[in-house]
Amino acid sequence: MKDLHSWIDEMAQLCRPDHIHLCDGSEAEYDRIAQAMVQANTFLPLAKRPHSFWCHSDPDDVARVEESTYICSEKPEDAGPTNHWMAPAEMKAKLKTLFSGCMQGRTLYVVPYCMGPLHSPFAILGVEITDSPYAVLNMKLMTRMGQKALDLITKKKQFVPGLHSVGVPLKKGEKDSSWPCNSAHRHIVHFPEERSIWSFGSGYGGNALLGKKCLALRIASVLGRDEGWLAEHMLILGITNPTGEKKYIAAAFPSACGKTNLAMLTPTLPGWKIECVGDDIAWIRFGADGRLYAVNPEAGYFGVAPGTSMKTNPNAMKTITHNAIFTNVARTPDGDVWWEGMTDTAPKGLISWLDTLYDPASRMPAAHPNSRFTVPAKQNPIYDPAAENPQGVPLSAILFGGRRSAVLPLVIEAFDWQAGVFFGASLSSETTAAAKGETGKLRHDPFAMLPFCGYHMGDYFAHWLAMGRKSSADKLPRIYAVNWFLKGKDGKYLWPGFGENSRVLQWIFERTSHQAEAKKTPIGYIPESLDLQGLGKIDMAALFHIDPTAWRQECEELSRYFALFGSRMPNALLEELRRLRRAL
Ligand code: SAT
Ligand code: MN
Repeated sequence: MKDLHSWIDEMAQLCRPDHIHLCDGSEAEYDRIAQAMVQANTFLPLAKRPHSFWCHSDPDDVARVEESTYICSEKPEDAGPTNHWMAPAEMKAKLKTLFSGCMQGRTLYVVPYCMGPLHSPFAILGVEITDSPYAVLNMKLMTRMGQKALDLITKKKQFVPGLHSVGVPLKKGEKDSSWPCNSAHRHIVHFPEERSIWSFGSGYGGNALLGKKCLALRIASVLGRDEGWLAEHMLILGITNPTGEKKYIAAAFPSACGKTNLAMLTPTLPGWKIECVGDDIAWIRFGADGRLYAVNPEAGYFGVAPGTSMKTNPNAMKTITHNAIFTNVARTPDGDVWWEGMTDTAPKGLISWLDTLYDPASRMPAAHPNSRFTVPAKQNPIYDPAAENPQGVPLSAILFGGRRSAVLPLVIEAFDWQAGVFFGASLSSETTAAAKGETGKLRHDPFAMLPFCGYHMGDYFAHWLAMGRKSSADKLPRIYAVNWFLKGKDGKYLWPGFGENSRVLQWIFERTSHQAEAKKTPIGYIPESLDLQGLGKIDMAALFHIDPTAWRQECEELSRYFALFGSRMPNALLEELRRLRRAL
C-alpha cells in the first residue's frame, strides 16, 4: 500500500492546490464548508428544510458519463468487451498531464472514508482527494467519512486511493463559476490491479463521489472476484410477514429503475412490513453457515428525485425533510424543493433546475430527470436496525429486474442457481437519464452491472456460477426476475407497482419457505396465484403471458450478445440458453 502522507504529497505536487484540508468529518466542518458554498453561490439554503441546500450543476454535467469511463487493467482482455480500456501507462501519462496544476486557486480536500460499517469484516477503506467541496459534503452523507476512518487507515495501513478534480484551475483573482467542470476532458478511470481511481472533469454523482460506483462497485467487483465474494448493484430490504417472521431480499435493477422505491416500499398488504438496509449497492459473501450475507457499503442515499412523492415513496419523503442536499431539482419561491411527480400540479412561481423562472408552457421538466437528493440513511423512518450489523443480513432471495414494456412477465422464479445466473446475465432494460445519452432505448444490462463491472463480463458470469457451487440449494437464496414495467396494448402499465409490489414480494417470501404454489413454464416458475384483493381489474393473463415468438427472438438476441464474450462466456449459460430454446 502507498503511504497515505507520501501519496497526499505526491498528488499535491501534481495538482498544485493553494490549500490542503484534511477532513475530520465533523458537523462543524460540514457546516463551515456548506457556508463557504453558500457564499460562493453554489449552495442555496432551503427555508422549508432545516439544514438543507439546493444547488444546480452545469447543464453539461448532469449524469454518469459511460463513454468516458475506463477500466485500465494491464491486459485489455481483463477489462472485456463491455468496458473502455487503455493501457495503464498510456492512461497514467494522459492523466498526469490533465491533473498537472489542475487545483491551482483551489483547496485540495483529503477525504478519508470507510465503505461498510466501520468494524465490519466487509469494510473497505478509501481516501478521496478532491477539489470539489460539493463532493466532500456528499461523501460525508454517503459514507462513514472522517477521523474514525482515518484512524483505521493509519492502523491498517490500507486504503484505496482516489484522485478527483473538477478540472478547472483558477488564476489569481479569477472568479469561480457556481459549478466548475471540464466536460471536454472528462475521464473516470480505474486501475484494477493497482486498485486506484482517477476522476477528472465532472462534479456529478457517481463521477465524483468515488466511494460509490468507482470503489464500491468497479474496484470492489475485482476484489470480490479475487477473494470470493460479490459486489453488486442491488438494494437490500428486510421483509416481515404478519406473523413476525423476517427475511432479507436483495434486488438488482439498473440506475433509475426503482431500487430506492422498492427498498423503502410501504406494503399495501395488511400486516406486512418492509425495512431498508440499502438502496443501491450490496456486498455479498458467505457466512460460516453457508448462507449468503449482504452489507450495504453506503451510509446515505443518492436517490433520483423525480417521481418521488408521498404516494410513491412516503419513507423517502420523510427521510429528506432535513439534512439533505438537492441537486438539479426545481425550487419554490418560499424555499422548498419540487420535482415532476411530487404533486399533481406544479406550484406557482417555480424556479427550474437551471435557476430561471419556470415556464410550464416550455414543456421542459422543471427538475432535471436525473436530479437527486443526498441524505443520511439513518434518517429513514424504516432504517433496518441490522443495516449496521457488521456481519450483514442473510439473503433469502435475489431479484433481477429492468424496465421492459414487453416479454418478461411480472415475476418468475429460476429453476436453480445456474438458471438464476442466466436470468441475471440476460437482463435488458430501457436506458434512463442516470447516464448521459438517449433514454428509453432497450440495451443489455447484465446483472444491472453493465456500467459497473470492473472486469471481463464473461469472467463475472463465471464468478457468479462459481459462488453457487460453494454452497447447497437449500442455503443459497432463490433467484427471481421481476418486471414492474409491462405495458398493455393501450400503452398503459399493466401493474400498479410501488406499494402493490408487496403482493409479489409476498409470493417470493412464501416460496422461499415452501408456502406458495407455482406453475412451471419454459423459463421458470410463475405464481399459481397472487393476492389481488382490493386491486380492481388486473390483467393477470397479460402479466404472465409467455409469448413463444417473442421469447425465441429473445434467445436469438441473447445468443448474439453472449457471443461478444467469446471463450470467456461460461458454457453453463450457453447450455441454459439451449435448454430454454428447446423448452420453447
Ligand atoms: O452513478 S450515480 O451514483 O450518479 C447514479 C446511478 O447511476 O446509480
Ligand atoms: Mn445505482
